[in-house]
Amino acid sequence: MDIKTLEELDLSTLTRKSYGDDQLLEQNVAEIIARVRTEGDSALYDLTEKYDGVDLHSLGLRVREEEITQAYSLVDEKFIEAIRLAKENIAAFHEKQKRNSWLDPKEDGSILGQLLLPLKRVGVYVPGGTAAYPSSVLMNAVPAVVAGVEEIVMVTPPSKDGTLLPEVLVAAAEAGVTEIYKVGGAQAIAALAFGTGEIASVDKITGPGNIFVTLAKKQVFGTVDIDMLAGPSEILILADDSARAEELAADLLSQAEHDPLASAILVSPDRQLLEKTVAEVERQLQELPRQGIARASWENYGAAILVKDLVEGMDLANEVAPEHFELVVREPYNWLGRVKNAGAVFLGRFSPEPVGDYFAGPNHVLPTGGTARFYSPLNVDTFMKKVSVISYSEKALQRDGKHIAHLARKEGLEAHARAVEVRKLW
Ligand code: HSO
Ligand code: ZN
Repeated sequence: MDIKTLEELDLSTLTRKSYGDDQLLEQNVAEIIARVRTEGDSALYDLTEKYDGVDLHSLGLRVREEEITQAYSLVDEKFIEAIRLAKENIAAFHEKQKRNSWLDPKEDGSILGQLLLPLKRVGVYVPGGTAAYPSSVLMNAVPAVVAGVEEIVMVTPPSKDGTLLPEVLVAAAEAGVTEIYKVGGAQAIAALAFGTGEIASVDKITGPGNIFVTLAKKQVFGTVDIDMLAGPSEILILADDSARAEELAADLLSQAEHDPLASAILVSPDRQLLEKTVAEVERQLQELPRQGIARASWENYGAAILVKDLVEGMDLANEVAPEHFELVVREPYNWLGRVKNAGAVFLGRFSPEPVGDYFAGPNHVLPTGGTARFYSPLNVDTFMKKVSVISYSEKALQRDGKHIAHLARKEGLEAHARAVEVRKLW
């Protein structure tokens, strides 16, 4: 890996990788959604057989209570302890985000306000295979529980023998998921959006998935709400000469091992640190079980960038708008005020990304691919909506009625004007 300066760099290769300009895939996904809409459960069974290689007709799609009890007997004690502690931290952090409804009484006797209400029923997508993360189950479901959502439906593709990972089931039970279905891909998103015989439709779908899932979420948006369109994930580390190459390399690789399309970018004004870290990445790669994935990510989307100073590094970070932004510099707090675009900021050498991925409490479902310019992490508001409250007093309507009638007539809406005039207050 060569060290590059800003001049030598094509920024567009580092940022704005987005899923979904593939017409053919869009078409495939549209066909799957249409099938689920018209055929319902039978399409879910067929597609699960086709894509996941398992016929669930006799088992059914819904996970039964006994399967959850059995999952508890299959996971180790330490896992349960860790998941419970993580859940507590995630719940405590998200409790702080919760906002209350408010009513604002005016002098004239009117009251204006806003109700904050939980969504009734939400769907959480959990990917299968090597990306079936119990931590993501917590990160999606716990904020929904804190928001007050009554029904939290989890969908996830089954393995070939029709089972789900016991850790995923335990995490779901611990988090407060109320229903679990063994179905994944675009078909799961369609089922959540439109409902089938077995799966009732939801109000909102959250959680990351592969490209089929992401495109399906995009296509059902409007019928239901969605959290965001997640793409491959990334880390950008801004480090000064106080940082240690060994730690930086480990942090870069912790992101790279997620996905061959993930990106890990190191930015520093210290050429020696960059060189040492690049060498260290190479050394640590040899020892990683997921070396293949991490190497592909590092070689195709990794970068070691030499900047003039930390200010230039900070500008670059804001331009990239990374999902994860580690500030491994002497005085990280001095730089926090300059952060404009990032999913989550990790300050100092004792806050490596996995602290946030698993445990500290902030959400790990974060905006990717530069979308931190306008998206926020998954949070309690993701699962709530607002209702405006208007209660005018007689005095207030008497005072404002004529202005309302005037505006209505300007818009050519006579009935609107009469609806205030009929009260005969002026
Ligand atoms: N870094 C991932 C989240 C995750 N890491 C789950 C481990 N498990 C995307 O933010
Ligand atoms: Zn991670």
